Amino acid sequence: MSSTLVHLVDIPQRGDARGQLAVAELGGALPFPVRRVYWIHGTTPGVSRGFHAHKKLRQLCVCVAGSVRMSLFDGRREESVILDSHAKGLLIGPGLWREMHDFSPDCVLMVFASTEYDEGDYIRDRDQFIRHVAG
Ligand code: T46
Repeated sequence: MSSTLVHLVDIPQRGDARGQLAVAELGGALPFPVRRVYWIHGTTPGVSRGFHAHKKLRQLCVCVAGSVRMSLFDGRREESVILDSHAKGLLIGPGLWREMHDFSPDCVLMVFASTEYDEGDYIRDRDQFIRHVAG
């Protein structure tokens, strides 16, 4: 069954006998110019994160170590995907409520973002988000 919320892209692998090298490049795995990179690691066991949406931000999330379950909600439907590969990226556009659950202790989630950090772009209240996407 095709999914409309979970959009996975392949991250090209350029490893050789010396080891692994993965590439996220504009026009390749990255469909937008990157203005910011952050990574989430050392997550406290049992803790979930996220619980917000963005108005404009686009992001590519790559779990470069360990695993995490990403849950996406568009105001009507919810879909989950487990990220556990440095060779797959999850594209998250605006207008999607996201939650991160089940972090493995070694999880490192790298996020490539289309804009600088702007708290004004966040919707952190779920009811407000539902009203926002309803129009
Ligand atoms: C997202 C998911 C996947 C900054 O100062 N600069 C930054 O670039 C970021 C991302 C965060 N912060 C500050 C804001 C908070 O005081 O760091 C603190 C933790 O941020 P937040 O609670 O928003 O973190 P998460 O893990 O809930 O969400 C993050 C991103 O914020 C968000 O855009 O989509 O990861």
